[in-house]
Amino acid sequence: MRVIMLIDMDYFFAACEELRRPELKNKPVVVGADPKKGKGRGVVSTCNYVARKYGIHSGMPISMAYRLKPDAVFLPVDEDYYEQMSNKVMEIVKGFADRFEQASIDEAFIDVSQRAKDYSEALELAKRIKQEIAEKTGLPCSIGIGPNKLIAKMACEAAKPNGIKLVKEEEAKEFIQNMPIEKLYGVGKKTAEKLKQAGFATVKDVANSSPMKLMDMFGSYGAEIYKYANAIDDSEVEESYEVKSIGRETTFEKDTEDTEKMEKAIEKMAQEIEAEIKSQGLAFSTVTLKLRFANFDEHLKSTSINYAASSSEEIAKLAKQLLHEYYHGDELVRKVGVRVSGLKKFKGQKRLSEFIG
Ligand code: DCP
Ligand code: CA
Ligand code: CA
Repeated sequence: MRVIMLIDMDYFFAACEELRRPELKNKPVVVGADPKKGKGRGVVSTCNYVARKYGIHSGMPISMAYRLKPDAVFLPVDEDYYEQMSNKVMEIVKGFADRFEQASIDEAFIDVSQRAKDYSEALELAKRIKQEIAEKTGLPCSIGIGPNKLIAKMACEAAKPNGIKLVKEEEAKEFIQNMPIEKLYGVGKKTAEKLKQAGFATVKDVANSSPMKLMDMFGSYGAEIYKYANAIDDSEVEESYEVKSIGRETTFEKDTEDTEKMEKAIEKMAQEIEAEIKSQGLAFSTVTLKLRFANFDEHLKSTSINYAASSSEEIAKLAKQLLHEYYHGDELVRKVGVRVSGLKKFKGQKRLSEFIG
């Protein structure tokens, strides 16, 4: 039996702000763009639960948030500070994991199948994780426990705020099938919209459809959606980047869904990576692509080759393949990263040109 958990921090950016300014607690706190007395552009990154009572939420225009609660405390995004707090949380979580996969700045999946023999042990473990995060960082989180990543993620949503929710394998289908489609994990906004237009309202409607029909609509991704709707998710909790790796990241000036822009960024990073690995006399066998979405969720996908390569063309080709395989144009992309690992000293023969030289 697999036991998977998703640990997700509550109102993360705003909770970090409350932590260093305790006088903010119990006040509505909105983190995001400058509201400029209602004339500001840009959006709300997040807000605390006090502010949510006024209808404010992530992604909303900051001007609208200002209209809803002009005397809320508006704060700019301090990404470096949140990254630091994130690192502290992730170190704690890793200590409880058989396998660990960071999925966002504020969330991680862990596989605990080895250390939790049954669901009651899993619950105890979750309580300890939650307590240790609270004690060592002062930050609240929620934890979802389930037989796979999909259910763990959706259980965590249901546990919020500041809770723990366990959904056993035998309860999983019923748990998700009454939810509206946009709540189904792995299905982005545009896909949900297409499904709705095709007459699907709930997850159950999708589950009762056929894989064929969904594949007609979405290609091979349709088969995955069908599985998700049936509470099936075989994907493993994947350990993140290997320790020894070389990579680059590009944050776009404006969040984008333009894959050509992403490809250009990939090509540029591939060239820089090539220069770095060559200067160290290294070759790689694995390329990892990282996408950070506008909502700070992160996705890492890797692919390996059975020989050692070192050219930027090879890096870019593999990274682009990953991009097209896994990016469904569903979400705006904030940052793209490329990383090579499986590094070996490149003993190789001298290149022909060097002999001819
Ligand atoms: N974020 C953002 N823009 C979004 C969504 C999120 O900038 N549209 C940032 C701010 C959040 C952080 O990512 O604090 C984590 O996002 P979550 O979706 O996990 O939301 P919160 O942690 O803020 O709240 P919750 O308690 O609902 O998890
Ligand atoms: Ca969160
Ligand atoms: Ca999150």
